[in-house]
Amino acid sequence: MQTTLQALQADIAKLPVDAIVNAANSSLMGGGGVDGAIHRAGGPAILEDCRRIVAKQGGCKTGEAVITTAGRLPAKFVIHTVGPVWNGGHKQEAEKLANCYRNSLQLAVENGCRSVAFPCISTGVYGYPIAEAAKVAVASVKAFLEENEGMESVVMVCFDGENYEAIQAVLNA
Ligand code: AR6
Repeated sequence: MQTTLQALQADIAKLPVDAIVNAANSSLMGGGGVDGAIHRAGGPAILEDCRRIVAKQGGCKTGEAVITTAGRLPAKFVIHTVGPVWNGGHKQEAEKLANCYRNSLQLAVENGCRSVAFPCISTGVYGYPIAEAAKVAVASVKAFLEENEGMESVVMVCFDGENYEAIQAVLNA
C-alpha cells in the first residue's frame, strides 16, 4: 500500500491522527514552541508520562524518541523526539535530524500507529536552516516508508508559511 506523504499548514495539536510528534528537549519536561503548545492542549497526563520515562531512563538523547499518552488531544499518542541544535552543520546535525524522523516512525509502527504528523523539528528555537531541514526531513521519512509497510499517512505539519513552502518544494522536486 502506498503511504500518503503531504505538507499541511496547521496547529499539530489539533490533528486527529494516531500519533503526533513533539519537538522536545532532552529533559522531556516541556518548553516553548510546539512542545509548549502540545503540553498546554494535551494537559498534565503527558507530563506525568514524561516523568515516568525520565525516572526510568533519564530523559531522551538527541535523535532518539519516546512515546506517551496524548492526554486530551485528538491524537492517540505523542512521540517526543529531540532534534539537534544547529551548530553550523558540521556537528552531525543532518544525521541527528534524520534519526529523529526515523526513530519516531519506528516507535509509531511498534505502537500500531498508521497515521503520524510531524512538526518541522529543530527549525524554531534550535535554529536549523529551514530549506536544509526540509530536505533531511522528507528524505528520512521517504527512506523509512520504502522499507516499512503499513503506514497510511504521514503529514509534515508546518506552522508558518516559510516551512510550508520549503516542505512543498522538496515534496514536489
Ligand atoms: N504546530 C505545529 N508546528 C508548530 C507549532 C504548532 N502548534 N508551534 C510551533 N511550531 P520549536 P525546535 C513550529 O522551537 O526548534 C522547545 O522549547 C515552529 O514554527 O518548537 O526543535 C523545546 O522544549 C517551528 O517550525 O522546536 C526545545 O527546548 C517548529 O515547530 C526546543 O524548543 C519547531 O520549532 C526545540 O526547538
